[in-house]
Amino acid sequence: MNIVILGPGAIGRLWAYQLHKAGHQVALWGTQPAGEYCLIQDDLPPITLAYNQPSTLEHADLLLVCVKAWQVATALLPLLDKLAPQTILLFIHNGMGALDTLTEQLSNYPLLMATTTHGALKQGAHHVMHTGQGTTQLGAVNAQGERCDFLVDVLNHAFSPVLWTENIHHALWQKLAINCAINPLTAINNCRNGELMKANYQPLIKSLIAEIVSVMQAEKIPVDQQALSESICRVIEATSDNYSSMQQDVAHQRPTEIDFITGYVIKKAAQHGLAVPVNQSLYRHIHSLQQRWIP
Ligand code: KPL
Repeated sequence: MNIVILGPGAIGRLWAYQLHKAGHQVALWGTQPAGEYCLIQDDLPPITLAYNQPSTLEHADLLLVCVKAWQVATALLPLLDKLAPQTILLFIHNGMGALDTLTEQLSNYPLLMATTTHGALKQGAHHVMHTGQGTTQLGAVNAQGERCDFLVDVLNHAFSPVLWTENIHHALWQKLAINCAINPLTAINNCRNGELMKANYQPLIKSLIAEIVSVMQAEKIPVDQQALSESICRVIEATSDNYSSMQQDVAHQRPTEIDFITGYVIKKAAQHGLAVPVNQSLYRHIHSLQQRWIP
């Protein structure tokens, strides 16, 4: 397939490398000047990919959108008039709600979303480290997307395991809950994910989970509080040496994904008349940190 990766961050670079290795024609799109881009994964041989070359967009069968949730609209909308109408748009990012304001502009494209638990770390301008083996869940967002379930085989062949899910919304909520429990706390306390295993964090994490579960239930998302707590514990343990993406954003004074993670839960809670005070206080805390570099 002709595949363009929009947003060569850590996850974008990982998919680019793996898809190229599987024999696809892969190109990148980002914010640097057009040219060629040398990409290295771990200690594997370097590969060279086209970068910001308009013809790659015109011929794209698949656009893999790997920018952060808050960047989706500004990164994608200027590219739409260069894409063929049948180009499949597949989004991979933390958080939910990024497509809510784009439904009109995107409604004719096959739309899919994926959520992944692979660990990836950008090193310098051209390198990515695969820091943890994970799973990717893939599902359709609209009827045209449902006709693209063949993509699960394409992606599985490149970077397994990839599972097709009939309700990607459910999978995205599960990942959202994990991010709500880990990301703001690690960013505020400037610590690795593993710190959250300590006893002093347990009451706070328990309250966060209880609030998120109440919102998920109101949204009719199947959820079991005990199972969700256990899965959050497993992610904390499995990624204990890692810094979360929000800790990294705060440490490097970049905008965080808080509006699409905790902010999404707060928005949904308000729609159901539910109180989520613990999430709200973390949301305010992250915003007050961000105000130091985003006026
Ligand atoms: O997705 C993550 C993130 O950092 O954004 C987790 C799962 C919390 C791993 O760090």
